[in-house]
Amino acid sequence: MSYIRCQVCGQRASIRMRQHRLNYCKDHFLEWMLKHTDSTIQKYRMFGRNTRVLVAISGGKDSLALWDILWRLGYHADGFYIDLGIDEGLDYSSQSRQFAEQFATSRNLALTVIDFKKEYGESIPTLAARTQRGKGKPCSICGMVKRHLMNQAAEQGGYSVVATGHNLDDEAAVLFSNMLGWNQTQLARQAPALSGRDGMAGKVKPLFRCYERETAAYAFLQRIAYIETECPFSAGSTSISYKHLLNQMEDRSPGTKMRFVMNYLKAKEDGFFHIENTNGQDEGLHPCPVCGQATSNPDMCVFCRTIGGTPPDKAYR
Ligand code: Q46
Ligand code: ZN
Ligand code: ZN
Repeated sequence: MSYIRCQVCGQRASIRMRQHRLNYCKDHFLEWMLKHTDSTIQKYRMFGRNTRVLVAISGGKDSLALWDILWRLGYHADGFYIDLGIDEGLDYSSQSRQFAEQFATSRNLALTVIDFKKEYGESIPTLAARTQRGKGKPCSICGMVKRHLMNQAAEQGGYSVVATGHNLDDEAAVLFSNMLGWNQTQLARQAPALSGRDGMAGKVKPLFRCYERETAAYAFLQRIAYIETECPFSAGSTSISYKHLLNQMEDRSPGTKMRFVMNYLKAKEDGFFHIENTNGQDEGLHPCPVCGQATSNPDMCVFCRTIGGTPPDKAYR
């Protein structure tokens, strides 16, 4: 019987990556993922061997795969997990927290956990329901809170870079959404690496050139235990429907998602879009008088305003 062979050792391939024209057995695929990620880190000058990197951990496959890869490559990468208190029905937060903690313990890695409800007195869904008067999903508040706490953790812990597990499918879906709406500000900001500035850590996405099926295969073959259920609030999101559409195009023409993202970055670099490349640097920023994080709001930042302008002692000592 004929089967597809690993192009390095000739054994039966465990994964076929049509978009890269590569077929690998388990060992050579795992090796390739390390090399591929390291080359992304170098090519986009994300961080160096001595940089202290804070990895945003959700308990899902991408962030844990990223942390595992950085650990195996010998980078100084610590984890940061936010327990959002999303537990109605599915115990999403408590389960994902367990996976994050188990992973850190199994590799003897440092993980900082912020329990949002304990620190701020209410869960993310409750905060969103109160401030949005019960309307809509909590995702925009959730995203804002995660960004704020991540920045704060990076600053307080002396990390110059925050790494997230965004993969190519995530990047393609965001780009698709921004292009559909010609959202110039967001298009200008979308980049695999944004440099930091005073009081704000740099942001990097070392897995942005890996397809989601590759990070899933990596987590599976490396036997990483992760939460498989999605956050209950992600159901029916537009980004999921964009991912389905992009997957249909990818099936017909392997490499579509990769070309979409990479050619966008190239076109942006060449000035094709006439988008001012702010590299995430916004004008008119000043420190929030309550928490000290950079904000363009005339008074306090959105986070401090949302939680009531009364920061807990612990977080702002
Ligand atoms: S965790 Fe938060 Fe996501 Fe859940 S509430 Fe929405 S934003 S879907 S990545
Ligand atoms: Zn092989
Ligand atoms: Zn603030």
